[in-house]
Amino acid sequence: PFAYAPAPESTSVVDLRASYGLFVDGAFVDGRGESFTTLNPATEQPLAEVAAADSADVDAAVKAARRAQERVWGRMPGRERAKYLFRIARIIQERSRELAVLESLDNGKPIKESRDVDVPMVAAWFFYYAGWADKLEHAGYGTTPVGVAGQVIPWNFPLMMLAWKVAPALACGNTVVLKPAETTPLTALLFAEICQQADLPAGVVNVLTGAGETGRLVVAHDDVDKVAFTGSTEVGRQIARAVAGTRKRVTLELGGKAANIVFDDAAIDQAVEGTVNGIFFNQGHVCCAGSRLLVQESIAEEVLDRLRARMSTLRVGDPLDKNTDVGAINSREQLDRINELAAVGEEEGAGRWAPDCELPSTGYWFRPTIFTGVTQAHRIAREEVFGPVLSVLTFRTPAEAVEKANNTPYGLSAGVWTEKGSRILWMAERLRAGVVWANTFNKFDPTSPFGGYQESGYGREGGRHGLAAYLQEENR
Ligand code: TXE
Repeated sequence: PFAYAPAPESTSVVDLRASYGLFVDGAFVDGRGESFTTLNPATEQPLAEVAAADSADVDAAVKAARRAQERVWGRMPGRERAKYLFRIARIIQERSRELAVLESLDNGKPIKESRDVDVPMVAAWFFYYAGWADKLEHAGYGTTPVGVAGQVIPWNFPLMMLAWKVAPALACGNTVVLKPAETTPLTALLFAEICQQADLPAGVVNVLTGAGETGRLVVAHDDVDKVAFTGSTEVGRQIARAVAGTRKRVTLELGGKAANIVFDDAAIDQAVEGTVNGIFFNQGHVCCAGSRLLVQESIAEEVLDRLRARMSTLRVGDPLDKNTDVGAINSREQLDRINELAAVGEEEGAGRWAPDCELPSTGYWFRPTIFTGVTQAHRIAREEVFGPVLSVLTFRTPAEAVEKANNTPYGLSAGVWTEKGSRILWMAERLRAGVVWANTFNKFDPTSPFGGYQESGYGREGGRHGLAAYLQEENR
């Protein structure tokens, strides 16, 4: 199925440097921690050497952010802040190819996605929150910024997670110390360059690269007012413990194990397409991925046949090839985690199936995979795999679908496929998930709040609700 001529996106649009510093107080500086190498996960070749921030660097960044917040950014009229955010959004559009190629190189995601989904969404987020900057009094959360935000983000959507956090924080008059993930630091540094190009005042955005320890230091710094985190539930717990008993506010966006529920009256081809997108988009490195397919028993065989046929057409390989559907797994560690849980799935007796596609000989790869005959007791039905692995369960009645969908400690998202509008509403009222999609999946929009129930975290990002975390909430 892979007899197509590869047409790789040229990497010449990216001015990749041998080494990168930290971005503190408007300038790139050396880090005092031990630098590290970021790899291209599709080739295992080094991309660049990146600085790591130690506690003195974190302190310098937080001080710069505090100064900028008190003297410049927090005092600036909203309409002036909006001009900077609009300018950043336009530069993101102008430099979109560069951003997309760099994102695919560092993360391993298909260029088709970074080009058509991630980067346009990043620009959209800045445009959207730019529009709020001078209208905050209409949001219902007051107009006073919180102060300095320490933001720690993961590697699955490096730029998108940056935009989700940075854009609302700046719109409200806060300043930011951002810690990107250690396997995907490069686009955050390119974003820092864009902030310079936009003449954003020094200290408003600071980018500190480094491992988890740098993130821990940002979260622990006394002069950080607000912590925003997206990542694993385990680290989310550590962060909640670290800020407990301090004045810091915190929002957490953690893992998920979403149910994608297909009823027998659904438009089957669309449901299958949505299922494929729901779990194989971004190699399944998606917190809201539809990783549990709940299909009504009467149509289960038909759905599975069509799903296998559709999966056989997925192209796995070079992220920079414009035809690629499924790219590289982001890191060796993540690949190990996926392999381990998939092996558990087999040991527990579920049926494993993947299309017979060739994988490149170097790099980190995993075939799009489904497990059938999965029960709720199986670990692959309960634990987040965070890879291209779908667990298939069946149900008979809507009530049983709700019971199974909610049988999880998480609660980030869910999907419902049915032609009955009343059933969509009935299900949406009962599903314990922050987002319920109807006849679509993995659909994001800056106007819509996103966030979890239960162990998927708390707080909302996106929409008017996304402003609440960054305002003092008087006059509510
Ligand atoms: O996440 P970590 P990892 C899930 C997914 C995945 C698993 C592990 O199931 O398999 O987590 O991924 C920083 N204080 N998700 O290990 O460690 C770290 O440097 C402060 C779901 O990569 O949580 C990085 O910048 N920060 C998820 C960020 O936290 C710390 C996205 C996330 O890394 C820290 C990613 C500490 N003590 C993984 N330790 C989602 N919700 O989308 C690490 N970090």
